[in-house]
Amino acid sequence: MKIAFFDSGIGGLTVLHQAMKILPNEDYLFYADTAHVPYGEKPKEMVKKYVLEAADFLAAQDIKALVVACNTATSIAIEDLRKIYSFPILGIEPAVKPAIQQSEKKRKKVLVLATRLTLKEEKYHHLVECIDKYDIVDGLPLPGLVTLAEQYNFHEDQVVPYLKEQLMPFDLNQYGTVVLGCTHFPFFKDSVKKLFPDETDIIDGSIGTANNLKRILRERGQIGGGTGAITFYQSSVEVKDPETLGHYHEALDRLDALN
Ligand code: DGN
Repeated sequence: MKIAFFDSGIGGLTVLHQAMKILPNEDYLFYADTAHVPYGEKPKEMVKKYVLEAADFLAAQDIKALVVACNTATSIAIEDLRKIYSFPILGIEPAVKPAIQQSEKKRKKVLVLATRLTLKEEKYHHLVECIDKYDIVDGLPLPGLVTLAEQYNFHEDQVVPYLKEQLMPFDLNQYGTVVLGCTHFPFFKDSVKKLFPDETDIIDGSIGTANNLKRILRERGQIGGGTGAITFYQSSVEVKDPETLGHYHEALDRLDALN
């Protein structure tokens, strides 16, 4: 049985990459909903419909767990998914809690970079309201990074000017921690890091999700049995053309180099 990873596009690879490090003996199915990417700027009900359709397809593939490797889809649909399916369903959320703990110690603020939809959602506001006692969390949507990632464009000379423009209104020295709250963003960690002071931590939730996946599989006695193979799907069509497969593997290699 495979573990399915789902995202609107290639962002989910950043979570899959973390999982493969600690669960090498699994078979993986990676599903990118490329027919509907990006999710972050679309109406909530539309995104929910796309996520439910994809999950329906994945549920028919003999999977032992589903990882919703997309902050936007998690915030909109995870509760509905858990009501429908009996296999474990894991999501990913902006890592606001560890960010606040780190930044409070440094007497600095937190900047959450995510999609517009994630930052607008009740789930995110609830998360922040419960733990942000001193009102130190700011948020910024960066849809341009999703577009660049979907074009496999990680070139600093195009990424950095976009980031600089978006970050212009902010005093970057005030942030102790930057949260990459969209799974597409860790591909650009090096460029983000360059723009903030050296001591600013750049974190994301992928390690937490991977650790949870391992714990749940262990509890269920379902760890292992695979070879580390990945089958790729784009909106329910298996990817077989060498060029696209090459892009996915290059993106995974990029993450190897970044971590
Ligand atoms: N990768 C997704 C996330 O983590 O929110 C969203 C990207 C998108 O579709 N805009």
